[in-house]
Amino acid sequence: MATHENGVNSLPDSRGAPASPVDYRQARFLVSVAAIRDLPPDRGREVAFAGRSNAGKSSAINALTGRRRLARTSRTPGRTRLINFFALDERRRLVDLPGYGYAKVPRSMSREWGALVGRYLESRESLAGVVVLMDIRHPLTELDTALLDWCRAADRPVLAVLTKADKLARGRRAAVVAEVRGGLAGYGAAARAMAFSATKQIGHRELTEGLDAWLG
Ligand SMILES: Nc1nc2c(ncn2[C@@H]2O[C@H](COP(=O)(O)OP(=O)(O)O)[C@@H](O)[C@H]2O)c(=O)[nH]1
Ligand SMILES: [Mg+2]
Repeated sequence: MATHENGVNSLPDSRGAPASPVDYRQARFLVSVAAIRDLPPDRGREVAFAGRSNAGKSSAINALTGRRRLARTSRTPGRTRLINFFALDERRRLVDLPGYGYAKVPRSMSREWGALVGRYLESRESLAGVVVLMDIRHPLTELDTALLDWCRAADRPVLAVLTKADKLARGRRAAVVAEVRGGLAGYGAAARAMAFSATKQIGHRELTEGLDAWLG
């Protein structure tokens, strides 16, 4: 096993908090897959990032890992149609799932999306939890709810990350977080919600702690 699993390479942050048990800065691209049969070996643990196209998945992964271009971000939604895997170490991974809900994606494409992502969510042994990213200005759309229902059916714990929180004033932000928590109440303790911004320091520590709990 690599020495960084002992925490040797993960330094405390500037506020002197204990070192994270997982060093997200070690993330490196592993593989992109378009079919279930091509998934990397189902060992260790991984956390998947899911959400509408343009919700801010790639930006969140880049912010978390401190790498500006690890997961490509795009102003043109609906570009990523593959499941992208990033290795943190030999046994832990981050997974960027293809986005959903992009109007210009043909119907055949959304069937493909459902087949690939649905089967992944149902069957992946190493999947410890799902980060569901939603734009804080329009959370819990019909498709988000469909994804959350899939997660519940597959018994996957969920962390709802309300992205682009820098776009709302503090009070409004807290109100939306509370609303979403209310909306998730039916999912029990296995679903939590938090505000996040990739561009401002909002929710970075909470996201890291949420992932640590799943990957640690
Ligand atoms: N203001 C702001 N813009 C963001 C944030 N996160 C993402 N974006 C922008 O939203 C767009 C979509 O982001 P991207 O990460 O590519 O979304 P993805 O399709 O879910 O991977 C890009 O133009 C990003 O720059 C954020 O926290 N704040
Ligand atoms: Mg993306």
